[in-house]
Amino acid sequence: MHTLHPRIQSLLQQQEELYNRVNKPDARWNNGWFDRFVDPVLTKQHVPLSWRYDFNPQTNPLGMERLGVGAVFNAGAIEVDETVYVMARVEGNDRKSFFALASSPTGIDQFRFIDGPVVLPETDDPDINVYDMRLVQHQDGWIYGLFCTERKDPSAPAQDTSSAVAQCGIVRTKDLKHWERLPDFQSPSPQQRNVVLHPEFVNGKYAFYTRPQDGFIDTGKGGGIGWGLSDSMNPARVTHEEIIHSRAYHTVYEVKNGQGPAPLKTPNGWLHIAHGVRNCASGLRYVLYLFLTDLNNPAQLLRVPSGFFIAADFEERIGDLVNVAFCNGVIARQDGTVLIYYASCDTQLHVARTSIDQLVDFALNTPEDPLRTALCAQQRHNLWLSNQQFLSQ
Ligand code: M1P
Repeated sequence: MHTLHPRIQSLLQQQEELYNRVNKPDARWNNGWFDRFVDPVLTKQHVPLSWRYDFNPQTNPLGMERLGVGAVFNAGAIEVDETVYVMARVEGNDRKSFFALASSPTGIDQFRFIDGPVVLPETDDPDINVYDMRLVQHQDGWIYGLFCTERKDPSAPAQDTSSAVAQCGIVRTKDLKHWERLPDFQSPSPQQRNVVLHPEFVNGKYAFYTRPQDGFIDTGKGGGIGWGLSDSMNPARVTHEEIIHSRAYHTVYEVKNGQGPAPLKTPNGWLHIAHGVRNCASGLRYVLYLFLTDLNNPAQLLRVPSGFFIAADFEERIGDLVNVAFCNGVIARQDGTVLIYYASCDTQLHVARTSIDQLVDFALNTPEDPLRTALCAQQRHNLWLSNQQFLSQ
């Protein structure tokens, strides 16, 4: 029987305290849209030591970390038997991301990773990097995981060691343990990230939100949140994409946007959480915004409330990069509570607690962006004017 190195023993103890920490709403935040919480729900400190350290004193006499982890973020989410599961993107010090499943009884705290990291089956064209899995319980009975698979661009000149091609990889499972790899998603677009499966059949077909782009980073002439139908998941093939929500000048989704998790079904329509990106002096700024689409035709846009719903704030603003909020996981619970899993700055994972009522109220009653400063000022002026009767009481 080996004994653990004292450093590792003490780290294990600290980690146990982290796992049992109670998370509380952040009192600094109070706009009525959602609760923010004091602690992130998953960080690199949550990653089991047995995934990072060699516990064998023969091969690690100094008790040093071997395979470090830099970040835990962008997680898909699903609720099974009242337990919340998140499929997190874990990024090693080697820059490669991999997926890892964590669960929590509350959805707010006490997240622990389950078993070892997920080792996904590959296709004939191995993934160089994978990230941002969206978990969807589909009407057909399978749980699907759609994620970005990235490979070096074969057409890039020899001196270019960075250009990549992003496409959508697909796995499915019934138990969150055994993952079957399906062929990668096929579409007319040279680059696809943020591909999301709609949870229900539409006209008897599988329906996808897409994000066609010309380049890996640059949207080019592409961009916007697209929509397409496929007869099958094996293979999933969309031959026609229509854009259901475009990027637009001087909005929070000016440079690019992308569907977050699969939309939530509400009495007023499909409620979408998406990310919007604009450029500024410190680089790309990612925020989360909402929109509603028609219940019978999820590709039909109903309403886009103006501005963002969640942006990185307080300590969330700085991480591996700055000013990034990204979401690919949400859970709507039986009692109407909604847990939005958003990551800050590609570094750590947080939860925002809200409800279907709050989200729908925001989507229906927040004015739309009139796209011109004078009209925006008028919108606010009208609000001020109509409030005078209450102020004078
Ligand atoms: O770094 C911010 C995000 O950038 C990408 O999102 P998009 O494809 O919309 O630009 C993704 O790589 C995402 O993982 C990352 O959080």
